Amino acid sequence: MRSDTGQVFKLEDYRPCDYLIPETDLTFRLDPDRTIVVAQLSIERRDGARAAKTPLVLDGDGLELVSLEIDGAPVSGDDYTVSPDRLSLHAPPAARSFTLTVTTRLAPAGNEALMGLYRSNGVYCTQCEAEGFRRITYFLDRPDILSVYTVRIEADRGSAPLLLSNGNPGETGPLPDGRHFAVWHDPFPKPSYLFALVAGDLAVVKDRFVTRSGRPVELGIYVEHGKQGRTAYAMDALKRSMIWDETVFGREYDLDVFNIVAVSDFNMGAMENKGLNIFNDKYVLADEDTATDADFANIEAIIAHEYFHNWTGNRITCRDWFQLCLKEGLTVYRDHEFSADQRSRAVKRIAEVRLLKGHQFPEDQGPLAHPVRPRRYREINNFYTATVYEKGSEVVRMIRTVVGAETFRQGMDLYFERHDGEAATVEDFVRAFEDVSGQDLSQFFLWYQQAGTPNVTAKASYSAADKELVLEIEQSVPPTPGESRKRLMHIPLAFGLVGPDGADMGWDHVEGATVKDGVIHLRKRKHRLRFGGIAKRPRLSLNRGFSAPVTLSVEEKRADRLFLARHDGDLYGRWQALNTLLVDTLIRSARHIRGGRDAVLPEDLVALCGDIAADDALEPAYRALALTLPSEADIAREMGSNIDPDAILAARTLLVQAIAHAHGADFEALHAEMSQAGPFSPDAESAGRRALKNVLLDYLAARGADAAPAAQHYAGATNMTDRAAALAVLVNRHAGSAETMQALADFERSYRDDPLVLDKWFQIQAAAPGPETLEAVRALAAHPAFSVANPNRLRALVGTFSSANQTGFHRADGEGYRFFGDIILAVDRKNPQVAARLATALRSWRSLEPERKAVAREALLRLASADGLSVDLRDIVERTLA
Ligand code: 0A1
Ligand code: ZN
Repeated sequence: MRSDTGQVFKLEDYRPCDYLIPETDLTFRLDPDRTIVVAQLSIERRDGARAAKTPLVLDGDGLELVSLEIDGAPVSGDDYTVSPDRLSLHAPPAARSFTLTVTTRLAPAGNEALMGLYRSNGVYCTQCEAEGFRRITYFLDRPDILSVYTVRIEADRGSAPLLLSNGNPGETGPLPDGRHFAVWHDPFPKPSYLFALVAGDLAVVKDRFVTRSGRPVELGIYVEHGKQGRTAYAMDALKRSMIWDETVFGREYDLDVFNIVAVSDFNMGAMENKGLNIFNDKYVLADEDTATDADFANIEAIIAHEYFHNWTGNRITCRDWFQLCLKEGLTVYRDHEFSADQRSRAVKRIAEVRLLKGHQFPEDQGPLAHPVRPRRYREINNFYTATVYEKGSEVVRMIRTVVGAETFRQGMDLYFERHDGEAATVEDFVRAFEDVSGQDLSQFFLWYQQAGTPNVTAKASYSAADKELVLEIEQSVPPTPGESRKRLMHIPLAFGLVGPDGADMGWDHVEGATVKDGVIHLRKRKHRLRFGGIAKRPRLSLNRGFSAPVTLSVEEKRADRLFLARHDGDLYGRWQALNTLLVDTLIRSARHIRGGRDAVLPEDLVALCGDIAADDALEPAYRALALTLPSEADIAREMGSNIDPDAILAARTLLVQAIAHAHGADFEALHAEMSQAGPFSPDAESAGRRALKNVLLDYLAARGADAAPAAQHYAGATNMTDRAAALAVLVNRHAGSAETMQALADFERSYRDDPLVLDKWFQIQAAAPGPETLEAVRALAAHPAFSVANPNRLRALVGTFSSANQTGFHRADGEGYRFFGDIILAVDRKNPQVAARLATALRSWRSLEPERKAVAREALLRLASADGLSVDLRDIVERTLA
């Protein structure tokens, strides 16, 4: 593990390197415990005398140096110093270029951090982003060092018949002692974080794609033997992604092959290594019997995301890690648009906003808040965050809103044209849009620089006499750690003035702010807009499509909100109105309950939910989303302080029951209607019907103690979506019943040899609300199929418990945190990156009610005072406590 030097990296300290490595030739002699890596690096001194006497300092991480040569001759011990973390050549040759040959020895089988070269189920694989390459060889391991790689892999033919790396395949052949080799060459200069190697015994499913200019590409998906039948959806998603990027962004693929490898031990979702994407197998493998509709949707999105990186990330990469959003925010934006085009745009947008509010808003509103482009970090692995990814994507979406769709495409074209083959910055990206639009985006640029979710308040008043609507809007950005004073933002708010028939109304003239193409551009603290020529009082539908990631509060009558929730012609706006009504109600209700009073169960809202369920004009997926009440975490976030998860759970359960009792008969009929289905298809329409059916099943089960109907659904399920949904209903609504115990046992028996499916079993049980779940989770942590070494298992059980089980994790006695702390410390010794990510579940501890707040703080202090914490975990724990 890397030693903690306490070093803080700062954006303003960026300097180009004095040396370049135009070519990198790697030879791997693979062995589980003694792999030899020979790295032959062509080193070039950058122009200028300043560099002439500069030492060459290469990064390492836990490396063992075997030998070092310059231009074929050994380097004298006096001329360099080496440690596991660094190799310094004091006085490199005077020549402008020379060849440095570095030989290192690695033990991939013992690499539990899953960074660098490691083994997953007997397969050699790599993960180099962000700084994993330095665990393979000493290198200038930074994204602005672009190099052309040639890789020769040697391995035992029996256990590793397959040898893959980036780029196009070259020579292959036999070697003595049952070994063999393969050479790969990637003609595109790339940073070291995109290097990849895979060697092992895997099955492959092949296909072909011809780009629009006629270039044939061989596609391969590599999986464990026997899993080939689960790759069809991923392959189809890949081909759809390739066509989409050509059509929508004009981007073609550029190598002869595109390979995807699925591995079962992976820290994140997937990795965009040039020509050789490596995936967490959870995001490749799917069929109706083993994957849910949510899995299918995730696979589609992640396959697309990694593929899209080929242009946004690989062809144009980042100058330094502060620019991470340049590739991530932009690529998330691209995968969101792809999914919206493949599915229902309104439904996709609502799901995105739920996710953004669920993950990014708490980050932005807590101790870990940071700008989309951070200015400093101790550990870059801790900045693969919802802010960089999801808010980063929202910022790109806003650029499109601000400059317009056509100009946005022109700006993207210009960005690709200008920076192809370069390591670029966020400034380069935004400049492309300034240049094509002629707009000054300097105020807009604050979205990259300022942390925190802006608050926007609005109030509309109508004068019938003047036929005028006055709209007062105000913005403020709350302070965040290290940024107490904020500047005013440019906030683009899409809106509509909704008339009595639900249709949008027009106006004759408007003053007080720039209003263009249905968007109000806030730039000042306060705007007073006057819309003239409006015949009747409209209702205000503001921030449509969530055009800006802000917290909005509109001062309006409840009746207007109810009207919008029924009639807003914009489906997003309609959902937003409903969501606001639900959240407000649930917050009030939770406060009542905590204060010993009755729950709040408004009849008009209960009626509205029934009407939405019954509205055939709405697609089932939309109705399912609308009927899924805000989660306990959503309610907690909106409450902001003095949170009591037990009261929140009670408020939510009572509202579910009230809706279920009021509409039981209709819900039963609709459930039956939605259950009529032909053969399984993962398409969005069919998935929407299943989603509605399963939401309704949950309502129906909430009505009483009879577990038989849910058990029947479990037994009769013909696909994993329905089976997992029925199991969750049993666990959540009929805890401890014989039917539930039986279904759990059946699921375990059926899938005990299928870890990805068994993860659902862990997950469902870990999410079961209530303080007693902790005991179940403790027992599950001792289950033979559970392992803290595997990130998917860990996330399924401990990740779910800590992030999706408010009442269990935040137990008032602090036992949830104690269990969690023990696990985190055990994981940290193996895999710091995953331990640190898991620990972020404690970030909102200050919002809890006083008793829980005190025990949460104790848990954090205990972590902070533990011996031998990794840099990763220490960084998270200390910032969370600060
Ligand atoms: N660039 C990848 C995310 C990723 C980042 C770090 C990793 O290290 C373990 C792995 C993957 C993406 O955006 O998909
Ligand atoms: Zn990415």
